[in-house]
Amino acid sequence: MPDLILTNATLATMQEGGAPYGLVENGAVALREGRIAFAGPAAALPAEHARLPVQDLGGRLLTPGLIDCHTHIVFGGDRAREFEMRLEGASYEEVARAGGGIVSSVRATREASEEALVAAALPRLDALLAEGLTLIEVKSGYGLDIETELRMLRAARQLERLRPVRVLTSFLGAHAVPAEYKGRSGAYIDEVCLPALRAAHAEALVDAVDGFCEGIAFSPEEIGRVFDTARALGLPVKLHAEQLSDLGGAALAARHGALSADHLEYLGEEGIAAMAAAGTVAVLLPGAFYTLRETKLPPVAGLRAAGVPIALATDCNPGTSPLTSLLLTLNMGCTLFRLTPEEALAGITREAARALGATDCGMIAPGLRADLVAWNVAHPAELAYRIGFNPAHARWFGGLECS
Ligand code: DI6
Ligand code: FE
Repeated sequence: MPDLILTNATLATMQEGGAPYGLVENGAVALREGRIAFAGPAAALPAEHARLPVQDLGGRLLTPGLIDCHTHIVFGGDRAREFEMRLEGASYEEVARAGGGIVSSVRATREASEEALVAAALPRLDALLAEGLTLIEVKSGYGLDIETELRMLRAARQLERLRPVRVLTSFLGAHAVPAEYKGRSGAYIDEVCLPALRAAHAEALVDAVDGFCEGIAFSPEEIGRVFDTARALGLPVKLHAEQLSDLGGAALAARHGALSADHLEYLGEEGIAAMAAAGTVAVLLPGAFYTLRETKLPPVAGLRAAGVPIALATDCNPGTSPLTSLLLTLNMGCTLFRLTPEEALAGITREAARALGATDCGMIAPGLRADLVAWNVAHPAELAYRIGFNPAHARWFGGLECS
């Protein structure tokens, strides 16, 4: 990829400790060998970069590439009928207990080939890419048998061969109890989930291990066993916790040194303290909150006060968040959860990187990957403020400009 200088830009570096958004007016960024070699005021550009070709950004805003740190973007079928049922008055839990919900996506995913899963995921991924995505986390969890869990993860890995994007996978075998194990969740963990995890790890398909700790899914004890296996394999863990009730999932995750605990509407003081002590990131998912018409807000003020880092993600999934827009997620994070636009933007850049354990991206800073987005806006708050509008102008992935 060509080395180059981006000039005449306002940089939202998202570096902490300085100006809001790490803002630099009249900024320049030097891109060398796919990395950021310099980022700062154009006037301070070191002479060693002065002979590189220059691309004038016309005063546009430049941010880090966007990161979606929680998605279920690979799945078969859709759940529009369930959407109708919910509009007729059924709750998410009622739909799940009636054999709908996650289990119906499992049926469709088991029937889909790897190619079909990839083909279904690509338009969703493309929507995210058009808004400046450069790194996405993708979970399994709609297979719930060994073969289909592996197939989902292979499909997720395919995505980064087909598009200029980085994919980090999470094994989510403990997402739901499949029909054939109804009432025998412990046996499912032993006979399917843990063997599938070992097989997927042996095929290098797993970057992290996730679970769903909830009354309609798995108990803290069952999740603990999945986490013990993950840690034995050297894999980081994360957890869907406190989405519908408080089972102490976030504290359990924190005890296992989790990268993140996600959802958290029902998180209490103890969970917050445990996350703060462990450095576990709170991943908030306003798309699911919105779709479920949840009224209990995640404890944003408590998280802030305790210094827990907050990330935002789409939770793109067929049931509770059929959302493929990080910009709308940004807006929802502010409007529904009362995050500041600066917190929200950090949530889909710097803190999303932290939630994935990705130390080479998420900010505009020397040494990091040259994953960048130029926007047709003057100030970063505009990204969160507008609804249903995509001002992305250009995207660089590892120093390469991609449409
Ligand atoms: N929580 C969610 O919101 C999604 N998974 C989870 O553990 C929902 C998944 C689905 O309904 O298909
Ligand atoms: Fe999720």
